[in-house]
Amino acid sequence: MILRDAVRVLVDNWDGSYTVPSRRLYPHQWSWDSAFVAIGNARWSPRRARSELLSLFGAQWRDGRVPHIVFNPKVPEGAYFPGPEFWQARSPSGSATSGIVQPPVHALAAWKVHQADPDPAFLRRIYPRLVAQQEFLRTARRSPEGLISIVHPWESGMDNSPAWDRPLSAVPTGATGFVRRDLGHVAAAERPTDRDYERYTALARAYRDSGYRAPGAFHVEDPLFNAAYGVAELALAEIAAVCGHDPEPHRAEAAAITAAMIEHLYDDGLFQPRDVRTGCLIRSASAAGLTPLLLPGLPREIANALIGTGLDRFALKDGVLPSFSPTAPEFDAARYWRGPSWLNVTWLVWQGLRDRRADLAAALADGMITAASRSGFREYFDPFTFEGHGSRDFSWSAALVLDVVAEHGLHGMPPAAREVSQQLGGLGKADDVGDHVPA
Ligand code: 2M8
Repeated sequence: MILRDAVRVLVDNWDGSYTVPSRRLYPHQWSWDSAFVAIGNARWSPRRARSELLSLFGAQWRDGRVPHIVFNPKVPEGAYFPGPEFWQARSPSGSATSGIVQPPVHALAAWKVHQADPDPAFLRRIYPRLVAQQEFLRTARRSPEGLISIVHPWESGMDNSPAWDRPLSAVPTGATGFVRRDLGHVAAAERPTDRDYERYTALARAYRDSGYRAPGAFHVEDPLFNAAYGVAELALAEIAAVCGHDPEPHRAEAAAITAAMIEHLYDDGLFQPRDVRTGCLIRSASAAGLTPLLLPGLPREIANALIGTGLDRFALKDGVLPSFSPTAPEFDAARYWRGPSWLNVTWLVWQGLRDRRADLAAALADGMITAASRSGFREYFDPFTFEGHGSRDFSWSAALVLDVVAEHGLHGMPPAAREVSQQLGGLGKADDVGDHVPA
């Protein structure tokens, strides 16, 4: 059954204090993957969920940045490119890490973990780290318009989205001296191209050589990243209240980023990325543009316009959200972030729809469960046939299905959160022995 299978994936991918996204393709700890995994693990092993987040923040840098990869020293260098030798970075705690970041969905995850299993001591421990993560973004990445920028497509999490084609075209190709490891595990037609990798490598190298300080040829403001930043402030307000801190500055910051996004990124029914170098919007049709639905402060008419775009251009009511609009010429149903449905972005939009359009939220919940039931916990899915692509036994697909089933129920059955948590609680007891929880 689907819940047991999901837990099995998470158990198999558990490395003692955190979860690898996929055993072979991604054999280290990834930043936003761990946040999504924590949300799912909270449903059956809150202890693992807390460990997942604490272990990631254990590798936080002194400037507050949370690196997008924390490398497992036991995994050989050649297992993943680019590995520790490429990034040449270390956290104060001594872990080899990358030097870029990913969307800050961690405060939301921490709050959800606490809601599933209240633990004020955990919140008190993680709150200052989550605040430092936001402060890094404010200090190092905020534009005069009040938006947060990213310096590499990997920082968006939606690596080869067609939205990045134009800004990436400014980056020279021809970087050499690297061997792709991903193609040993997944068909080339389902991954970024060699050209993409040449540019990714050149950009990461230039950022590294600036001491991980200076934005290079790719410098954009992404709606998903900024929405995550705003939602993080709202989650921090909740966490602050539990920890006895003032929640108001967090609420004010969430309101400010929402206003800046509306002023500078909203365009005709969709939020768009903006190129910091030119000041121009990058008009495209990425599902990232729907994720500001997560922000409760979004005016109703903008939320309704986003929903209209979701229905017209993203087949919103048919199930799982494509990562890029099927109405756009760049859409590709199988190639990574250029069209397939990913459960994390679908989950974010589902969250944003639950209080606005319960019917559409239910359609997305059913779609996520159907995709995983038919094809297993694949990394991404054809949005129309639900055929699975990318790696198998992918952690956040399993984790988010656990969360969705706990909230929404299974196959049209009314929500059965209590039975689900009882069932999952049983699995948790059997499985929680001997884990290492970071000090
Ligand atoms: C993918 O990105 C990595 C680079 O960070 C890769 O392709 O090697 C993306 O899907 C990203 O969003 C995800 O966090 C990561 C691990 O699942 O894989």
